[in-house]
Amino acid sequence: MRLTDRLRHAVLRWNRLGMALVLALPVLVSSVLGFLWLYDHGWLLWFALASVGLYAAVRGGVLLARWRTRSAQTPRELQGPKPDPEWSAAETAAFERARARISARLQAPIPWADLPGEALVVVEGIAADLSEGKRSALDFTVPEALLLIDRVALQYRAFLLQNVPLSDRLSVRTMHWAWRKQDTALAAWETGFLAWRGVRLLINPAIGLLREAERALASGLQDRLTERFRTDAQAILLEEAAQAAIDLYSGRLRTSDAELAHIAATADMRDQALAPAEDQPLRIVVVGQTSAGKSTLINALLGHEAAEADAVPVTGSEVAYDWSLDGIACRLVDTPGIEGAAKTTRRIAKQMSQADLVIWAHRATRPGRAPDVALAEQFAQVMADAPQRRVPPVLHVANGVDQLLADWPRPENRLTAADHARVDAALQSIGASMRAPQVLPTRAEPPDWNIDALRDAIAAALPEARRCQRNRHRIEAARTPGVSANARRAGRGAKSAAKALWGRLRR
Ligand SMILES: Nc1nc2c(ncn2[C@@H]2O[C@H](COP(=O)(O)OP(=O)(O)OP(=O)(O)O)[C@@H](O)[C@H]2O)c(=O)[nH]1
Ligand SMILES: [Mg+2]
Repeated sequence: MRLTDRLRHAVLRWNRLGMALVLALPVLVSSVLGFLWLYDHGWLLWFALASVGLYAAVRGGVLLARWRTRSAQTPRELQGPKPDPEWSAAETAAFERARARISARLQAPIPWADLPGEALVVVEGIAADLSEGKRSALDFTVPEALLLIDRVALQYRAFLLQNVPLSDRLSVRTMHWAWRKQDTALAAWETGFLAWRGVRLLINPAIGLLREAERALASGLQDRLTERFRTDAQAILLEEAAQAAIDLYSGRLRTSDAELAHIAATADMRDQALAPAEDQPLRIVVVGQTSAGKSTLINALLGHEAAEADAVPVTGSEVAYDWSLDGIACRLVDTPGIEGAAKTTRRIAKQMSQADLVIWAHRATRPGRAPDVALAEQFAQVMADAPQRRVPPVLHVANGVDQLLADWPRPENRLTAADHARVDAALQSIGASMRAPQVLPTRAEPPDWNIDALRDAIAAALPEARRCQRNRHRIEAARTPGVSANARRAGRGAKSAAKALWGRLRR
């Protein structure tokens, strides 16, 4: 550089410095004068103390606000999958435990590369939880594993589309590039953002300055928000894995819905049991002591005399009657009365475990409930042995209330206050021994009484009965195919191989 250029630069620099000094001089002079004035009046110490106090108060306020945002348990921004209403109580509890484990693990975001490992830990937890430690995470077949991956991917896709802006526009190529070149991508983004801030300042300095100040204030919070979003997104992916794992271990993933529909279309007798559960009538099993009025109750519900009823014990084996309630196909199953024999109790408990809804008839005039209590215990045992099963709803009925009251029938089928007191005592006694919150009084013998209320109670319980049926069908369908089914599968394989070979030979 030539000497004249250097001189010109120096002069220009000194020129600018001089201009700045000229601008700053009045401020400097007035603040020095201000200090002198304060000193003269003896206020300088107070001024210094007040300044320090003000600084401490502002700094303390900022620190307190930061500490609050850090320590406050901010609620989840994004909602993850909910427990499936079709799950049994044990499955729902396993899901909640998995969710608690996930949220304990994700106090802060983890590297994305660690997520598959974390998902395996979640699946392992569910496997151990649902099988009481008997199964491990990888204890399933290849088609099941493929369905698991398919499920998680599909659910997560829905989540991305809903919550991540532009996720439907970004191509995998772009994402892959950005992922591999994280440093370059980040630098490009930061440079672009910086340039934009500069342009904004130039175009509209007032707004630009305001935005800058806003950014400086909120940057701490913003970092936390993005952090929150990332932990939420990671937690949701792990929760999706937990949900799919529960379906996997309960056997629901053994057959996909498409496969179920396909199987239903084929004529195979065994596979037809896997047809969509909605097509099957709901199984309503009526149980109770001998002569409680089970068969008479079924006749009252049907509206005609189909089941044989008598004062002497009649129903010797299970009989099913087709029935329709509000257009929903049902099957009312009459059962032999329990009288205390262990064999009958076991038989009826098994029937109840295969029911979608149970109607438990009690004779209102009969105080002895030992056979009912024994059946309830047996039933609880059968259901506890299959923790993945949903327990079918049970409606308790106090039948024959007319016999508790003198001069039956009442005008317009209305009970007096004295009648109510007698009936309530019987209902409470049944409710207490059966631990049932509600017992419905009826007279099944024609002219019947309160059967409409029973019909309403059944209708209200049908949605739960349907869930129960789906659960039962899924679990039945999920049982490992027996030797004969596998032999059939092998036969089908051999047949198609022979066909292919024959086709080649002919060519
Ligand atoms: N008064 C009165 N009699 C009833 C009522 N319900 C049933 N009965 C009579 O009680 C007797 C027994 O009724 P069933 O319906 O056969 O009883 P069940 O529970 O099916 O008996 P089993 O099949 O033998 O276990 C029959 O004579 C019925 O007519 C009722 O609400 N009031
Ligand atoms: Mg009967």
